[in-house]
Amino acid sequence: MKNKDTNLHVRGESCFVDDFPCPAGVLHAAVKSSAIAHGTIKRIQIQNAEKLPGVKRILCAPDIPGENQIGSIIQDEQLLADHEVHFIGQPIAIVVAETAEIAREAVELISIAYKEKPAVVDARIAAKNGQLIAPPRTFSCGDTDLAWAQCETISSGSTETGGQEHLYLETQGAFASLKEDGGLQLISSTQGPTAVQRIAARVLDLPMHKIEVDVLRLGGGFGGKEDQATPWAVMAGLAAICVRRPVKLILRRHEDMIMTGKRHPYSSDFKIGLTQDGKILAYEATYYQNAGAAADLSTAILERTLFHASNSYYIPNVKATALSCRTNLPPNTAFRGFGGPQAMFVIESAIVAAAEKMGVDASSIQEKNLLKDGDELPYGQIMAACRIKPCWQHNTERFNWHEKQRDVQEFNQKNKLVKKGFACMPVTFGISFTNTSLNQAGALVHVYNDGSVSVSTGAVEMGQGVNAKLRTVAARTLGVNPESVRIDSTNTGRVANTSPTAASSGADLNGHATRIACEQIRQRLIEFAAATLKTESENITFENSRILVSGRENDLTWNSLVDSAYWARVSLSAQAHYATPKIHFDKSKEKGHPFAYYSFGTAAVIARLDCIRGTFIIESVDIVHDLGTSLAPKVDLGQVEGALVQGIGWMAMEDVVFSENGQLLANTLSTYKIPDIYFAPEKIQTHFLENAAHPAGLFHSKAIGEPPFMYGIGAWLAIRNAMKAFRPQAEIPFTAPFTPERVLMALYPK
Ligand code: MTE
Ligand code: LUZ
Ligand code: MOS
Repeated sequence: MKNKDTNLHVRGESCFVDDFPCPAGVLHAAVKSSAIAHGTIKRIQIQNAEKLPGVKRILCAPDIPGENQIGSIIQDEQLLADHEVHFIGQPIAIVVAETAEIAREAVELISIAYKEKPAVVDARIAAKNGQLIAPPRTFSCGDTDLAWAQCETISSGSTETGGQEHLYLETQGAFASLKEDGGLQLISSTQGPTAVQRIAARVLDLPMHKIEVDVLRLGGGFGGKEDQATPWAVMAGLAAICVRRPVKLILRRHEDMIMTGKRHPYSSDFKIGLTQDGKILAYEATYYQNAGAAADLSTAILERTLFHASNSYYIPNVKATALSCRTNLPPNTAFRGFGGPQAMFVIESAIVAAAEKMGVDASSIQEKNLLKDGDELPYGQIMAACRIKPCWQHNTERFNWHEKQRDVQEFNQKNKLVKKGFACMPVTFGISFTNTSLNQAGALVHVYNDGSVSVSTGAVEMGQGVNAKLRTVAARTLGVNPESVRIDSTNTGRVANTSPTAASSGADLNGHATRIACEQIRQRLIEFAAATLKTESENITFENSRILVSGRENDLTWNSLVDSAYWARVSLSAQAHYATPKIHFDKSKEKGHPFAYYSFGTAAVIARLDCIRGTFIIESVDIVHDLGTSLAPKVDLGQVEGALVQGIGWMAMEDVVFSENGQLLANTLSTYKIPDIYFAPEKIQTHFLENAAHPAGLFHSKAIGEPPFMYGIGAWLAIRNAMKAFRPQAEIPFTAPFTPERVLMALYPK
C-alpha cells in the first residue's frame, strides 16, 4: 500500500497550515527576536512600528494573560523574553498586521537596546563554568576500574558530532481562531497537539477544554516539531485573543533556521579496553551535550544517549556519564534518533581507535562483540529476541562482503589518488519513549450506518506514513477493504491527552489503540450477526467487507449488517486506550526495562574518495533490516532510504556553523547544504530480514522511523577507511561531519 497522501502530494493538492483558506478578517503575525546571544533588554521601542499603516497591535511579555513559560520538562523558557535574552533569535515581540509583509516590515522598525553579556557556545566551556541544565547522570555496569587491568589494548580519545537543521519542507506555523465562548481553535504544524494545547492553556490562562488543536498533516517534522511547534501556535493564539480576529503566523525559512533549535552537537571522551582476541571488556564515555539556552527536550535526549552508549555490543563493564550543558545557542531539540546517533558515533569511534591500535579491521571487533539473547545492557534490560547477529550474518552473505572487501583492496592497489573505503554499521535501537509514562495512546473509531469507517488517534501524519498503517490496522481488524476507512485529522477534542508522535512509536501505540477500538465494534457486530443468523458468534468472521458463517459467504455484507445493527440500536462507535505493557525504569538506580523491544539492522557502505579534492561519493549501501512483518513494506522502504540519506547528511555534509558570538552563519539554503539526489548513494539495496515476525508487535510489525538514520554513521566510517587507504599514518580526528574541507585538512595536515 502506498502512503495515502501520495496522490495529493504529487498534484500539489495537500493542505498544510498555510494552505487553508483564510476566513474573512484574518490578520498575520511576525516575530521580533533577539539580535544578541546573551544580555539584558534595556528598552523596547515600538512607536515607529505601530505607526506603520496596517499594523494592528504589537505584543510583548506583559500582554501575556497567564504564565510566560513554555518549558515542558524543565520550566526555563519564556514565550517572549521580558528582561534577559539567551540566544540570537529568541522571540521578544509579536507584530500583528493586515498582511505578513506589513508585519515583517514593522518587525524591522522595532528597536531594542541591549546590555550585552559574554556568550558561551561551546558545551565543554559551559560545563567548566558549571552551566548545566540538570545534574549529570551516569549509567554503569560491572566495574571499569577493575577491568582495565585485564585489557590487552586500551584506547582513548575525543569525538565531536555537529548539529543538524531539520529542514522540514513546511516551516513552523499556526493558525488561531476564536470561538464564541473565548476558546480557541489552533491549527498547528505540530507533532504534539496535546503539548500545544497544554502550553497554550498555561500561557493564555485558559482551561485545556477551551483549546482545540487540530492537525491535518505536517510537511515533515523529524523531531523539530515535537516540542518546538508549540511557541508559534501559542503566539498565534495570544494574538487572536488580543485582537479578537483570526491570526496566522508562518515562519519564513530564514526565520525558522535562526529561531529554532536543531540536533544537539556533542563533544565526547571515550576510553575502550579489549582482550587480545578482540572482546571489548570495558568502555567509558563522557558526553557533553550542547543543549542551547533552554532545556526543551535535552534531558530526555541525553537519557537516550546513555541508553545507546554501547550500541549493538555486549560490554560487561561500562561507565557512561552525560552532561547537558547550557549555552547561548537556540535550544536544541529532538531530531530523528533523539541522542542515540550521538552515542553510537562515540562507541564506533572507540572501536575504530582500538582497531587501528591492534592493526585489525574495525568490522572484526564489531562482529565479535554483537549482542545476543540473555546479555544484560548497562541499564539492566536483558536482551531478548535479539536479531543483530542474523542481520549481520545475512548482510555478509547476501551482499558478498568478502568479494566487496577484496574489490576495494584491489581498487586501492590500482589507484593512487582515488581510494575506496568499506565499513559496516550495526544498529540496535530501543523502541518506546524512555519516559515510560509517554507510552500510551488513544483512538476513537466510528462506523457510520453506510458502512464507512472513520478513525481518529493521537498520531500525526508527517510523511512517515502512519495514516497508511492505521488504515491497514482498522481495515484488517474490521475485515473491510481499506478504501472504506478514512483517517481523520488529529484533534485534541476527539482524542485527548496524547503523547507526541515521536520515538518511532506513533504507529505502534496509536495502531494498538485503533486495533482495540475496532475489536470492540467488531465484537458487538459479531454478536448481532450471530443473533440475526441464529448461529454461535464463534462461527462469524468478517472478510473483504463480507460476513462469513463458518467460512462461507451468505447474503450479509458489511454494509447491510452495519445498517441493520444501527436500526437495532447497536453502538457503532468505540474509544480505546493502549499502554505498552511490562516496561519500567527506576531513575534512582538507573536500571530497568525501558524498551518494549529493539529494532535491529546492519548496513555495509562503500565510499569513493577523491584524495586531491576531498570530495567523495557513497557508492553503495547494502542494508539488512529487521522490521518484523511490515504493515506497509513500501512505506517502510521509504523510511529506510530517507533515514539513511538524512543520516549520511548529518555525518558527511550538513555543517551547522555558528560564530563565536552565537550567530548562525549557515542560515540559508545556500550556506547550509543538505543531501539531494546527486549526493545520495549511487546504489541502495535494502533487504528486510525474512521470517522476522515480531509476536508482541502490532500485526507482528516493528517501528521503523528512526533506527535506519544511524546507518549514516557507516558512511563516515567508510570515508575514513578511504582516507586511511591514502594516508595510513594520518591522525584523523573523530569529527563529524566529514565535509570535503575537513577531509582535505585531515589528509594534508600542516
Ligand atoms: N518521515 C518523514 N517523511 N517525515 C518526518 O518528519 N520523522 C521521523 C520518522 N520519519 C519523519 C519521518 C521521526 S523523527 C520519527 S520519531 C518518526 O518518523 C515518527 O513517526 P512514527 O512514530 O509513526 O514512525
Ligand atoms: N521523545 C521523547 C523521543 O520524548 N522520548 C523519547 O524517548 C524519544 N525517543 C526518540 C524520539 N523522540
Ligand atoms: Mo522523532 S526525533 O522521535 O520526532
